[in-house]
Amino acid sequence: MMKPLKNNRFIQALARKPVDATPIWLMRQAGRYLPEYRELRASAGDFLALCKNPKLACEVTMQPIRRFELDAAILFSDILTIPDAMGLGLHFVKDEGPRFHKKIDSKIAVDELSVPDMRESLSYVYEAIECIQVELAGEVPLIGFSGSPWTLATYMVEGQASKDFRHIKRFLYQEPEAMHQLLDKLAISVTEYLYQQILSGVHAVQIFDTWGGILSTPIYQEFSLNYMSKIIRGLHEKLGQSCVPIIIFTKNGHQWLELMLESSADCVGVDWSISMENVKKRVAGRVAIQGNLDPAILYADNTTIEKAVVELLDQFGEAPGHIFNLGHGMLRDVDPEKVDFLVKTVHKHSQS
Ligand code: 1CP
Repeated sequence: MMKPLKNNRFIQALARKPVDATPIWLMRQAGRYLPEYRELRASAGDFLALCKNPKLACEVTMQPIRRFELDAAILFSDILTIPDAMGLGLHFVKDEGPRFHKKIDSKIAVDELSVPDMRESLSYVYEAIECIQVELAGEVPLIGFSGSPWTLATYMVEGQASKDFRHIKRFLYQEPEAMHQLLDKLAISVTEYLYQQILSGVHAVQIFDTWGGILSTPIYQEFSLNYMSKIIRGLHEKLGQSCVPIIIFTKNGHQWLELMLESSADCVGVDWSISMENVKKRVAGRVAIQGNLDPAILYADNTTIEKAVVELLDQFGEAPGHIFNLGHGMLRDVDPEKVDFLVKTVHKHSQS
């Protein structure tokens, strides 16, 4: 049984119910822009050591919550823990990002890929969730997350971050059946992973589809959205009424807003390449909306930040169902003072 939350704005807004002020959390609210994060990461050795140690992951999750008046915490982990659990050998190369020892570059590799027992192989994540719940003591809700099958597949096929995604696109167009087989395995894994996170106590989940926006419309539908919908259906089937709200976020995906609404997600995240006014009109109150400030605005002075916040809040208007966020992750060299100002400004200008 979940304890009642002291600050319930985020959950209320997800249900499109009235709130006393617009809730705000920030993608990558924990991380390198915080000196206490850099210190802890240095003492732990590296980023993966932080993720895999439940106590440290818990501590990193709490860092932004202690500093700022955020309305939700997000589990500190990474989307790439799933391919790691599948045996691909995740490691991080300094200043270059994630790498895998093994790539999924053929139908045979897909055939050989096993769907691990998500409960066992990612138990460190659920332990972190339990630890975070104790630390949070019901102050604010906790968000769990996963990558979308498509976004996970990009890293597994490319073997690392990519700019042109040529390997995965070649694979998709040359071996569409094998691509579907890979995405199916990932959808099964993600469903089970999010299910376990929910059982461990997260109050909402977000599916990060960072790379869905590189696709054409029919390919996005068939290879990305389709699998996010499958995950949502799976969670609804497994959990029924006790399923938590589900947020989907396709970076650069606003052209498909209407299609996303068919996924049964409770909330759609948008980046800053579309105006909130346009999103609001098209969504027309059917789901909650999360977003969509350009993360780079945190490099500006406070007057500029305040003006952008007021503009965004005005564009959304009085109706319920807005969760304030950046349109993508926090940049690594933002001044934490600016984040404090942003959070306070959102609350100040949205208080009812
Ligand atoms: O300390 C470090 O140097 C590691 C930097 C870092 C951090 C802080 C990585 C490596 N991951 C994270 C944390 C993280 N990643 C969170 C924590 C929760 C939060 O505070 O929001 C989350 C939700 C993620 C999810 C994630 N990882 C995504 C989806 C969201 C997004 O930002 O698009 C993706 C694509 C990743 C892969 C990844 N992990 C790390 C890096 C540098 C990358 C991106 C690689 C690339 O450029 O493609």
